[in-house]
Amino acid sequence: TKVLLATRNAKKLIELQRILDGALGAQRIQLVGLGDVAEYQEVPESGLTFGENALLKAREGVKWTGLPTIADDSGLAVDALSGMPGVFSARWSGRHGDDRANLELVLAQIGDVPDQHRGAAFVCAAALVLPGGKEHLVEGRQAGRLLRAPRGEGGFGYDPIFLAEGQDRTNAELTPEEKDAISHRGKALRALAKVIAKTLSV
Ligand code: ITT
Ligand code: NA
Repeated sequence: TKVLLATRNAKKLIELQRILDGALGAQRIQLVGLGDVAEYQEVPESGLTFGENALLKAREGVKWTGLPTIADDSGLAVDALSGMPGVFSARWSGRHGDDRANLELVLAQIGDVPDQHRGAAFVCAAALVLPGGKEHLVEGRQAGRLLRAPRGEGGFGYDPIFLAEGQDRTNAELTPEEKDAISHRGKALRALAKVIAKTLSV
């Protein structure tokens, strides 16, 4: 079954296909990205929550392609920054997708506060919108705390400064499979896989 993933982020496409294959069985659904939909116009992520943004993107995908569409929106919520950068995680420094600049700014903003006040959580909302208009929304969280300096080369975004609860390696020091098993996106996508199995009968 062909399903659109409403993103131009190629890494996301690979990661989501891997997680869904693991949950549903290999290639039960084939994700196609927006790279294959030339006429698609990106919607501004104007929502105030991850869920709203995921739904906005998924609805737009259905509108342009008529395909069942998955979209996700995710980010890092830092306790000491009142939940920021949150839905602004990808563009916190003002430069969309500049992971290093975004991470450095968060480190500067949280400063030297002690470990017990360095709590943070990754959040991922994932939406499935069907051509008939039915909508499903799920959410996954990964709790942890922020280090004082980056560690590790894997992952992306804020992974090098994030130590998940119960881990002694940062998200950037985990293998992709280890990260999927405990990550916000892994949790959300495994919940969405159950919805997919029911609603698309794959
Ligand atoms: P699309 O909107 O095209 O799907 P995007 O890259 O803009 O792609 P998001 O809006 O979901 O994706 O932005 C999420 C940001 O949150 C991302 O740029 C990272 O800074 C951060 N983030 C999300 N998941 C993360 C993860 O697993 N590890 C580290 N940082 C993450
Ligand atoms: Na976003």
